[in-house]
Amino acid sequence: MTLFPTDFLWGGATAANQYEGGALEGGKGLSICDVLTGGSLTKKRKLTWKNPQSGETGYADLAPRKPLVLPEGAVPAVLENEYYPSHKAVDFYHHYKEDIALAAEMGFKAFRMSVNWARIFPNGDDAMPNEEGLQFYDDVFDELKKYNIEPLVTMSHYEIPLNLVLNYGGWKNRKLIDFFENYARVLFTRYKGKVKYWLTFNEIDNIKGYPLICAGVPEYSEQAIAQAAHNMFVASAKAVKLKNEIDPDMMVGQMLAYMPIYPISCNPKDQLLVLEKERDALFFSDVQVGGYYPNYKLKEYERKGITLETGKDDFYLLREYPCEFIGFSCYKSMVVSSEDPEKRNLKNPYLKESEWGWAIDPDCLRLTLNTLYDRYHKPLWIVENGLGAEDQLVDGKVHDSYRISYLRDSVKSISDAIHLDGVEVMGLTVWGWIDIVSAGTGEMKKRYGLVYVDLDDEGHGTCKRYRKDSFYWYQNVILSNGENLG
Ligand code: BGP
Repeated sequence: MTLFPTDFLWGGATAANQYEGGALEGGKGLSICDVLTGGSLTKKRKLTWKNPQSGETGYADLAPRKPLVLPEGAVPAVLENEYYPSHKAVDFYHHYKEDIALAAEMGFKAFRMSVNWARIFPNGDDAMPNEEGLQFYDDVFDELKKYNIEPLVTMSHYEIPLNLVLNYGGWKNRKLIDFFENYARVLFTRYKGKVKYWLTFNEIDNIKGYPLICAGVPEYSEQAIAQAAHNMFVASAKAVKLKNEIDPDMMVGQMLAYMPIYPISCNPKDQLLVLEKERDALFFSDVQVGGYYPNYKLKEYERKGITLETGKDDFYLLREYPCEFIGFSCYKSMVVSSEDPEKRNLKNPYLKESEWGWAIDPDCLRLTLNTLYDRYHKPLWIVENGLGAEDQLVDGKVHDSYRISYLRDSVKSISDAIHLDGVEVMGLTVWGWIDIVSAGTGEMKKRYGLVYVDLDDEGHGTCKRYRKDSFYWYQNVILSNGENLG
C-alpha cells in the first residue's frame, strides 16, 4: 500500500543567513544577522556595535524577551577581527552547483532556501534592486530546474536589511509594508515560472521571544511586538494579492514554529495553560491563514491597553488574501505546569532529549499535523524537522544512526497523519539537510545534515562535503516514496 501521495515533495531545508555566505559579495547589503557573533550552548551569541563618533566598540546581549541595550551613540556594526558565522556560512554562494547535485543524488523533489532580502535590496528601501543578487538566485533556480527540483523560497528568514532596523525600527514601522511589497513584486515578477512555492516570514510566531531577529525590532514591548506582527500580517496578505496578479499558479504559504504542548498533570489549571500557550503560536495562523483576529487576542489587547495603528484596508486584506498553505517547523514537544507558567524546558519523563536538551518526541509531527489541519483545513508542509547532534567524521564517513532513527520516526508520524487521519500533507523538507550554522547558538557543532561539511565553529576547515549514513537512508526513503524506512 502506498502511504504517501505520488506527488509528495521530499526534500531538505536551509536559510540564507545560515547557509549562503557571500555576505559581503555581489553587492549585498548588511542584514541584522551579519552583526551576530558565533556562540555555543554555554557561550551565547552577541551583537557587535560601534560608536561612530568615539570609535568605541563592544558586544550586546541577545537574550530572549529582553530589549537590545546599546550604549548611547552606539549602532550595530561589523567589527574587524571578529568572526561572523553568516558571512561565509557554509558557502552555498560558491558551492551551489555541487550542493544541488548532492540534493539531486538523494532524489530531492523540493529544496527549501531563502532569498536574502539585503542581496536584492541592500538597504531595504532602495529604489532599484541589485541585479547581481537577482542573477545569483536565477542561477540557483536554473540549477534546481536542471534536476526537476522545486524551490520552496522563504522571503525573510531571520534576516532583514540592517538599514531597516537602524533607520526605521524594523517591522513596527508601517513603511516596511511598502518595502516588502516592492521586494515581493520584484521576486514574483523575476522568478515567475521558476519558483512556485513561497513562504513569507520564517517562524513568525517567534517574534514574541525574539523581536530583533524575527522582525528587526530592537525594543522589547508587547505593544511594539503586536504592531510589528500586524504589519507583517498585512505585508503577507499583500504578497498573496500580488502573486494572484502576477502568477496565480504560485502558492504563498505561512511559516509557523509549532510544537505540541503537554500539561504536566491532569490538573485542569495545567490544561488551561496548554490552551493559552498553544494560542501563542496559533494566533499567527489564525490571522495569516484564518484571515481574522481571533476574539481571545482582541480581548487580551484590550486588557493590556495595546492599540494597533491600522490602515483602512488592513482587515479587508487579511480576510481576502490569507496564505494558501501552512509551512511549519516542528522539532520537539514541550511540557508546561501552572505552578510555574513561564518555565520552559520542563522535562518529559517519557522522552529522551538531544544533546541540546530538545525532547525527542516520535509523535510530535502527527499531533501538529492534526492540530493545524483540524483548525484550518489547508494543505500543510513540514518545512523543518531534524536532529541537531555532534557528529564524528572518521575516514570520510559519519555513522549517524541517531539521526536516522529520529527521521524514521518522523516519517512514520507523517505517514500516520496521512493514512490514519487523512491530513493533506504537501511535503517534508528536512532541516539543515547539509550541515549549516545553528540559528540559536551560532555554532557548526550542532549539525542537522545528511551531508557533513568540514568547517568548525570559527569557520576553519576545507568546506568539503561528505555523505553521512543518513544521506543513503534518505535516498532510499525518497526512492521508495516513504515505503522503505530501513
Ligand atoms: C528554526 C529555524 C531555523 C533553524 C532551526 C534549528 O527555529 O527556522 O533557522 O536553525 O530552528 O534551530 P537551531 O539552529 O537553533 O538548532
